[in-house]
Formats: sequence, structure tokens, C-alpha cells
Amino acid sequence: MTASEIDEPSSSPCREGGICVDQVAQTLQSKSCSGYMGPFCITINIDECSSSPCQNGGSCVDKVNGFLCTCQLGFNGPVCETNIDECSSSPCQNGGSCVDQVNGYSCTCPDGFNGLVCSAARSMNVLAANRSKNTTQ
Ligand SMILES: [Ca+2]
Repeated sequence: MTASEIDEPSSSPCREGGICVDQVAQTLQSKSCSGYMGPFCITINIDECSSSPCQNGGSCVDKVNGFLCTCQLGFNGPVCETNIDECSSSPCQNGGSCVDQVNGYSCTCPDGFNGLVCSAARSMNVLAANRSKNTTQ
């Protein structure tokens, strides 16, 4: 590039979605363009979804100069990169430990409790039966 070559599109905005092209350098400039369609502007809507940016099964919606991810249940973040921690609300009761899953959780309950969130007290008969079954195996 010589000193006489200037970056023509620097102040000539393209129509929304347009890409500024420096016709001397023949390179695409990554400027944001809006306004009129000038001699150094072409309208190319790049498919930003072509690289499959959305993670964890999220679906991509191509936008002008960007994309939007629609995430599967249980994920969020700009590219669905975050597995939402369903254990963050401490759903397990009575000392149960929470295991985060996709769009859900499971509780590992202490002796004497069961149910989805360890809220149900096991009867002592069931406990005794389980204990004797475990010891005889
Ligand atoms: Ca989760």
C-alpha cells in the first residue's frame, strides 16, 4: 500500500448490512455500515451462523452483523455455553446433596428420606428391610 492509497469507505457508511470494501486493497473492512449504498459498498449479509457458534444444541438465527442463539432448555449465555445450575436454589431438603443435570437436578437423599427433594420420610420398616437386604447380599 502506498501513501496515496486511502481507506475510502472510512467515512462513507453503507446501507445496513452492507460491507465496506476498500477497492484499492480489495479487502473487506470490518466497519459497521449504515446509510446509503456507495461505490465502495456492497450488500453482503454474512452468514454468521455458518460456523455453528451456538453450543449445546442451541439453534442459530443469522442477523445483520451478528447472530442470535436460541438455547435448548437448561442452557443459557450468548452461545448457550452455560449449563444452568438448577442446584443453585438448594432444592434438596433434609441434608440431601444436589446433583446438577441438564434442565433439572437430582437429590441424593440421606438415610430416612426419599422423594424428588428428599422431603418424604421413609418408614422405619422400609429402612430396616433395605438394611437387612443389603447385608444379606
Ligand atoms: Ca443444569
